[in-house]
Amino acid sequence: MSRLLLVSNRLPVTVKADKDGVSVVRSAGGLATGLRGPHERSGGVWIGWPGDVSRLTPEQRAAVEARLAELRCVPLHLSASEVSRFYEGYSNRVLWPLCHYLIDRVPNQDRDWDVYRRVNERFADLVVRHYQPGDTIWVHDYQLMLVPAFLRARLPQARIGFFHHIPFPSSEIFRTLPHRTELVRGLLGADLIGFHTLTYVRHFASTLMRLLGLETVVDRVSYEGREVRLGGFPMGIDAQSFENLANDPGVLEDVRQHREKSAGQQLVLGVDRLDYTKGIPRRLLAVQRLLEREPAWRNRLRFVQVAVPSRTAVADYATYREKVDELVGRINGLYGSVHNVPVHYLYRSFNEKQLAALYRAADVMLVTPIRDGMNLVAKEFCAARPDEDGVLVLSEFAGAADELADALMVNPYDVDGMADMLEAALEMPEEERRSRMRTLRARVKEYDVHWWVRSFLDVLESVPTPPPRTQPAGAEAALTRMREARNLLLLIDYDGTLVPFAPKPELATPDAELLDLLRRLAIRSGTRVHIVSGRTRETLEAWLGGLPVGLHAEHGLWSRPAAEQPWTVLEGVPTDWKSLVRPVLESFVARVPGAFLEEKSASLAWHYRQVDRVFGARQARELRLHLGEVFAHGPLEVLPGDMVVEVRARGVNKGRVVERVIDGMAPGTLVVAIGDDRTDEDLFAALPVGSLAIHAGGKDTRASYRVGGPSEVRTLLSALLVG
Ligand code: ADQ
Repeated sequence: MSRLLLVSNRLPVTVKADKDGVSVVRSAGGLATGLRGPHERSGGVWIGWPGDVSRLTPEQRAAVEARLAELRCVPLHLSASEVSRFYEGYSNRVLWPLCHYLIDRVPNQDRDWDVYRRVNERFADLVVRHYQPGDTIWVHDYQLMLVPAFLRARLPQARIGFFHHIPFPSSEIFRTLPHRTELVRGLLGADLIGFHTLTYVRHFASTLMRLLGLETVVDRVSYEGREVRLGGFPMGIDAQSFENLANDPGVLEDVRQHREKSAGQQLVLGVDRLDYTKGIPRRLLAVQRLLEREPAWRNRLRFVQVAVPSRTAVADYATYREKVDELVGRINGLYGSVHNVPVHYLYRSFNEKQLAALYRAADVMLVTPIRDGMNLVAKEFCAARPDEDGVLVLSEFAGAADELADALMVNPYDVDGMADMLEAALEMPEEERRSRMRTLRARVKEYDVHWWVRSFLDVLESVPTPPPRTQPAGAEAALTRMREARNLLLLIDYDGTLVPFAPKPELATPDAELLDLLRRLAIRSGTRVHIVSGRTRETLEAWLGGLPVGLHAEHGLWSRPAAEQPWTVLEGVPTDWKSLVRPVLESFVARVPGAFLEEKSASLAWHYRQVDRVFGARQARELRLHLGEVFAHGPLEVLPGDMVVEVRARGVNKGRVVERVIDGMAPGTLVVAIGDDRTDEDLFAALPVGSLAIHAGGKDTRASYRVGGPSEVRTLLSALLVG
């Protein structure tokens, strides 16, 4: 096992200070329990915020640091302003409601983004300081979505995993975030991105497609020359320890007392953090609805709602608390009597033993969040029922619903429906209760938190580490070699390499700066320049014909080796297939709004740059399949390009240009090819040994050098002209 570096917003400890000194105790939460074993066994560290220690004396702080070091925890201290802007601000006021589909709660302006970004960078800095080659890094949750990319930039070889603990919403929701692209690129720094359910994986994959045009194939997506995996890993709990607690004699005594207090009544339970995603008001309304509809239940039902205070510094939580208080008061006012109140509301934290006793004593457990990444309370309830009794009522919008099919499912937005289901739960025959609980328990016990940790780390550790890039910086190293060469032969692609893509091909005209750059390069001593493009010779002639450079059109079908020379065509290229292919492409133009057909002398191209991304990609796939089937054995090739599907005669490709231009080349000439898409790979493949291939962009490539895109290509070429 490699050393594990765990990174989460909070360290899995609680620091307490009183007059007797300070204590640092391990938290009991699911994540802390599940990761404790691997953390200790691997000899790694856990990096995170230990909570506010600003009020401690220097001696107390030193004691805390020493104790944290013993626990292999590395603290990252946050200032009061960082807590308020990174944690409460961007994380909890923006990302939290947004990922739970509550866009109305997101502030009109996100003023805290910069601090979120900065704190993520600080986390990454600290990880880099502790990283040793061979380590596995595992980053947790929505507070740290940018950390994987910051790490990837600094540690290209590292193995990095990320787990998203809350829902990943539909791309339609995620796209409303102003900083959506940065966040998604932040996650893509990881090798493996894990979610609780396959639904969240699907939402993330469609977000990648919509925002970045990246296609996920099965569970993988290619990004910046690496493969990023996506996976569903439903988190479990420490089921054994909950079961042990539920059998503890002290706990059993508490269970007996709870039952005694509910004698003649059924005990209904709710346990949550007091968070507006947990659906407490609607749950209370469902209880009220049942009491209103069925007076017979009024004295026979005791609803205990435990709510642990949470995020009390965020204003929305205070308002929510008031709403819950008010509802509880109203229901008790309406349906209570001198002897009995229906709702017992406890606004405080309970320890695990107290929780286990409540779980085991309950007849019905209501877990009805309006949206929840997973929800571990539902699983804790099942684990705490070795007596195989009790009914779980579960929201279909909790991630846990995907696994716990034997619960009674409810739509938490349907208050009447929930009241019906609560009644069904209260009246369920014992045999059915037991049969459902047995199935639920089997699932919760088998897929526990240890299974979750193992399955995530197994996949992460099976990901091959990225091959070392020849030159991660690219441009500098390429420039050095080019400057050292006595003679240079430059073969440069046009679209996507010298100019950025335009919405329509005819709009990508060369600007004055580019024309000047190419002219100066062409007259640089010992330098020859050729433009190798997929465009027609008419276009190249019109745009670049006046320059003293070689022009090669339609992927090398046509060539004009130097200014003033005639265009010549590659011999023996058939064109009689076009009348068969044209109608197929025309039918795809007709049915795909925004697509259009481009005709060149030896090829036909179907462009979909202006088409809705998801629809366009799907249609392009269908077109390729169709063409492949119909024309499989003909003299044709189908080439997927950047938002274009091109059909052309076999054997015509940019590589054919190389043989023409190197003829008669002066000894000691360095051939340099620069390009950005699949068609340029043919050019790279045909270069003589010792040449220099530069990929402009983030795709998979055989080139050994890489630069960012057209503006970096221009910077590189301009640098050749100075010094
Ligand atoms: P949470 O929103 O905190 O977690 P949940 O998974 O239900 O939601 O609970 C976490 C823990 O808090 C449980 O272990 C539970 O026992 C404890 N807890 C809840 N109410 C309590 C109370 N009143 N007193 C004491 N303890 C209480 C986020 C996501 C979830 C996801 C987890 C893990 O929102 O969807 O399941 O992370 O990934």
